[in-house]
Amino acid sequence: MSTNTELAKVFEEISMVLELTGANPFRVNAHARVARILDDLTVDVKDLADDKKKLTAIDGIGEGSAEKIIEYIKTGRVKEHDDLLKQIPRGLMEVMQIPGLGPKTVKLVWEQAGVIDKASLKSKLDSGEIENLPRMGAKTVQNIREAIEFVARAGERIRIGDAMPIAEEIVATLKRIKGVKQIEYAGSLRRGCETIGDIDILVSTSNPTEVGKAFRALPGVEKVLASGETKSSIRLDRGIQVDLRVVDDSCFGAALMYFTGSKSHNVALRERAIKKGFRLNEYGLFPDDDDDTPPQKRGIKPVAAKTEQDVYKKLALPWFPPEMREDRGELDLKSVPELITLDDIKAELHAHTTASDGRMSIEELAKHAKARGFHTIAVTDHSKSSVQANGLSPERLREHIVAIRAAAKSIKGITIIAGAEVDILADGRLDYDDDLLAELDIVIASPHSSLRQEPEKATQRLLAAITHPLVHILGHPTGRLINQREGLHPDMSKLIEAAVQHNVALEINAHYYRLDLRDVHVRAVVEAGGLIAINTDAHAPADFDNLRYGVLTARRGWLPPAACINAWTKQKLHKWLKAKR
Ligand code: DGT
Ligand code: CA
Ligand code: CA
Ligand code: ZN
Repeated sequence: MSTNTELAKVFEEISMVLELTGANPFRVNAHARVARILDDLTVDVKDLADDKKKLTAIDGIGEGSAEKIIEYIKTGRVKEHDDLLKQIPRGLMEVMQIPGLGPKTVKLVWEQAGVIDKASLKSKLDSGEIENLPRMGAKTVQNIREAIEFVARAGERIRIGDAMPIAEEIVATLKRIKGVKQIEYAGSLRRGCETIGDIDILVSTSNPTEVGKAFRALPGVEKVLASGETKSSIRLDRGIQVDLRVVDDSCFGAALMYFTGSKSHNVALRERAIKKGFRLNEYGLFPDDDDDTPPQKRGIKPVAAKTEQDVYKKLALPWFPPEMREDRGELDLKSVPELITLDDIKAELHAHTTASDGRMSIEELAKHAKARGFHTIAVTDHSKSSVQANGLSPERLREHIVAIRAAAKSIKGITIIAGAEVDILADGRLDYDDDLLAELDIVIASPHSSLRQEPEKATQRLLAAITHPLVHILGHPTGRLINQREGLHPDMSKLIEAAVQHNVALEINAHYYRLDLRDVHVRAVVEAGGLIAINTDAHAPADFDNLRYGVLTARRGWLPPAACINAWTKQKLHKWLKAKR
C-alpha cells in the first residue's frame, strides 16, 4: 500500500468513527473528503509533507488535516485516529462496510443490541433481537441479511480495477531484473474479467532464482504460500494472491496460452488438437503418439510453442484476443471480428462537475477530455431526485446550461455539449419535464434508487426510459456495484429489443465498481445490432483512467468500433444526437 492509500484509510476511519459517535457532520465530511483527495493524489504525499503550506495549498486540506498528515509521515500513526478507534469495538468497522448499513443503524444495533462485529450481528439477527428494536422490522432485517450474504459470497474475488495496477507494478518491477526475457500477466486478468480470483504472472528468464527472490520480497507481501524453482505464490496484505511461474523461453507462447485460459477455452482447444492428431499442453503442441508419458519428458520437439500465434496457426485457428477466450463460440468463427480498442474512443458522454457531485469545473473537465484527444465532452450532472449527489433542480440546470454553452463558446479544440444524467424514477418517469430535456443536447437516463425492485417492475421502468423520445443513452442499466450491490434484474432481451427499435445506446459504465452493462449483455446488444456507449462517468480527473476497463468489458462482448457511439466521428455522433431533438 502506498503512503497515500494508507493515509486515506486513516482519514476514512476517522470519518467513520466520528459519524458513528454522532460528531458534527462537517467534521465527518471533511475527513472523508481528505481521504478521497489522498486517494486521488497523483504525487506522493511524503513529498509534500516537509512543508505544511504545500499541504494546505490543496483545496480541501485544512490546518488540522495537514498536521495529521505530517504526524503520520513522521511517526507512522495519528493520535486522534488511535484515540477514536478506542471508543468503538474494532469489529464495528466491518459492520459499517456492509452495504445498506448506515451509521445510524450501526449505532442503534451497537448501543441497543450489543452488536460489536459481523458475527454478533448475525447471531442477533437470528435471535430476533434486532427485529424488535425501534425503527427496525422484518423488511430491514431481511435487507441486512441479504447484504451480509452477498458480501460473503462475492468477498473472495477482487475487482479488476483493484488488481490491474498491482499486476502492472509487479510486472514492471520484475522486468527490470537482469536475465528476464519475457514477462506477462495471464489468467482472468489478461482476459479482462470484471473480477479476479488471483493474479497469474509468467516469466522466462536466465536467472530464475533471482526473479523468485525478488518476487517473494515485493512490498506488501504478507505471506509466502509457495516457493519453488518454477512456481512461487504470495499473498499480499490487500488479500490478493499472486502466482508466479517460471517457464522456458522456447515455449513461452504455449504457457501463456495455457495460463491465460479460460479453462473452458483450453479444454475446447485440447479437443480440437486431438482431432487433428496433436496433443496440447503448457509446453507446446506435440504430435500425438498415444504414449502416456508427456512428450516434453521424452525429448519430443513441439510443432509449435514459441508464440501463441504459432500454436493457434497449427490448429488452423486465428489468434484470439484474450478477452474472447471463454468458449462462447469463438472457436467456430472463420475469422476474428474487429474489436474496439482504447484508441478508438473519441468522446466522453457521461461526466459530472462541481454543479452536482463531481470535483471538476466545466473548464477542468474539458481540459482533461481534450488531453485525451477526445472531440466531444458531454456535461451530464445529476437530476434533482439524486439528493445525495446534489442533483440539480430545473432552475439550477437552466443556469448550468447557460454556463456550459458559455464554456463551449470560449474553449477551443473540443466540443462541449450540455446534458444531464436524469434519474429514472421507480415508476419509469424521468426526473425532468420534457420541455427541459428538449433543451439538452444529450440525455442519459439512469436508475439510482429503488434498486431492489422486482424484475418485472424494473423491466417496465427501464423500458419507459428507453422508449422516451428524448433519451439518448440508458446509463448503468442495472445499478449494480460489484461485490456490493446486486442491482436490478430486468429482462435484458426486452430492453435490448426496445433499444434497437428506439435507437437508444446502452451504456457500459467503465467504472470498475460498475462495469454495467456486463460483458454477456454487451454481446447480446452486438448480436441484436444495437448501439453501445462506453462512458467513464467521471467525477474526478483520475476516473478517466477507468476507460480501459469499460473497453475490456466491451471486447469481452465482441463489440466492434462501429457499434460504439463514443468511437464515431464527431460528425456522425452529433448527427445522431440531433436526430432526437
Ligand atoms: P481466476 O483466478 O479465478 O479469476 O481465474 P483464472 O482464469 O485466472 O484461473 P486460475 O488462476 O485458476 O488459472 C489460470 C489459468 O490456468 C486458467 O485460466 C486456465 C489455466 N488452468 C488452470 N487450471 C486448469 C485446468 O485444470 N485445466 C486447464 N485446461 N487449464 C487450467
Ligand atoms: Ca487467476
Ligand atoms: Ca492462479
Ligand atoms: Zn453519473
